[in-house]
Amino acid sequence: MKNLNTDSARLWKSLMDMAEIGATAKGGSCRVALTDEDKAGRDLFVRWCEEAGCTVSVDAMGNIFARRPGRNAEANPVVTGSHLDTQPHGGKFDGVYGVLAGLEVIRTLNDREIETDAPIEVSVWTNEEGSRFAPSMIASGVFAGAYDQDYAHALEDTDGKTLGGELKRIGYLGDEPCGGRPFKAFFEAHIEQGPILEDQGRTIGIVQGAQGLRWYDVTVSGRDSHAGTTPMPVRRDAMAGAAEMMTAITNVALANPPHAVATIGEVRVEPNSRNTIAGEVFFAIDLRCPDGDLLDSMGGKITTLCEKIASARGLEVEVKQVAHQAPIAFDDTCIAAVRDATALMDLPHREMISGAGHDACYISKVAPTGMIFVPCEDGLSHNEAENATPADLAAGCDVLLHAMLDVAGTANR
Ligand code: HGY
Ligand code: MN
Ligand code: MN
Repeated sequence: MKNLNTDSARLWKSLMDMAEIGATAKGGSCRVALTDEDKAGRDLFVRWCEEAGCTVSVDAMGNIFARRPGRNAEANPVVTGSHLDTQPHGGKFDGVYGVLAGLEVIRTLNDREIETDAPIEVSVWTNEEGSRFAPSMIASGVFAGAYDQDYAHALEDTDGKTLGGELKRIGYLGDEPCGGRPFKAFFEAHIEQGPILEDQGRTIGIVQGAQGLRWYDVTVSGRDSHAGTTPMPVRRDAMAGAAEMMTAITNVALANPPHAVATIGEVRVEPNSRNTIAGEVFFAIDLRCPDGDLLDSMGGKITTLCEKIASARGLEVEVKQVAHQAPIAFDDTCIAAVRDATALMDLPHREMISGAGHDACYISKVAPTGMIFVPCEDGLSHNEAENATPADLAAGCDVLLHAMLDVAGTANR
């Protein structure tokens, strides 16, 4: 029904209230996975869901499921959701928009006393960002059977704290098994995190799938020695080697335009002292491309380059792949539901591939899945200045509502 809309002001207020948790001085959000701030955000979300009459359950990976009953309690639920954890310099919308848009759908159904055939659920997926515990999207990955739960619980952050221990510490180590929970369909609403929709003046991205991703941990080992007394030719300088590798890695992506991207955003140096030649450098590689074969060949090339540079400099190097997601395609029925809902709301739109990874990528392996994008200012994300307009966010939420109702079925809308 065309005049069934969500409440834009209420959605915006929920986003701003959530943004107060972990608010940064530059206007962003810092609720890194399983920190006290993440816990506070989760607690607020759970309280809101309970106030909206949902029953809330938590699984062994800390994934949260808030359920609004449908007429047929036996039917598999139509689920939406995303993540509440953020990058250290995150924005107010990445992930949290998809979670609170789902809550707004439930609040709207309550206001209009609409009963769906299938139950509706809103989910929160643990550690989507992978900034504290690599790899990213680990909890939706365990849910989809891509990772073993014990492996995930044993992941350590740079302080040696484990993911399982931190789940327990914040009170979100649920007793429900992670996975084996059938969904009729899953929809994730998200800001695009890129410039395409804004550049083309479109409000809705009908997402066809997501590009492939490979993450590598690289450890370069040389020898600590004195910065002043060690002649250049005899140095085993892990930093000089790592710097040459980083340039070579960036050039591999530049050599494969227009879509290949390579990022080195995390580096650790030992002993990290300005007058000691670095004996060890750790850096992380994020490599992505919509073409799976090209992604694989670039991964192989990067490994070979690091080994060649290391041997030429008398260094050791270990290149360890820590994550691999092949490019994925979303479900045609879900894509059609998003397309029909966009047409019903008469919104300017385009079909597109996601450059970012999302929990929907793993969920697509165990349930029919679709995504809805809305524009963000200058395409900026993973930045404290991340911004989106209340109107665009509400439009995406309306599309989410109608796409979910399309699949969940209802007598009165
Ligand atoms: O890295 C990603 O693509 C996502 O934002 N975590
Ligand atoms: Mn996200
Ligand atoms: Mn993100």
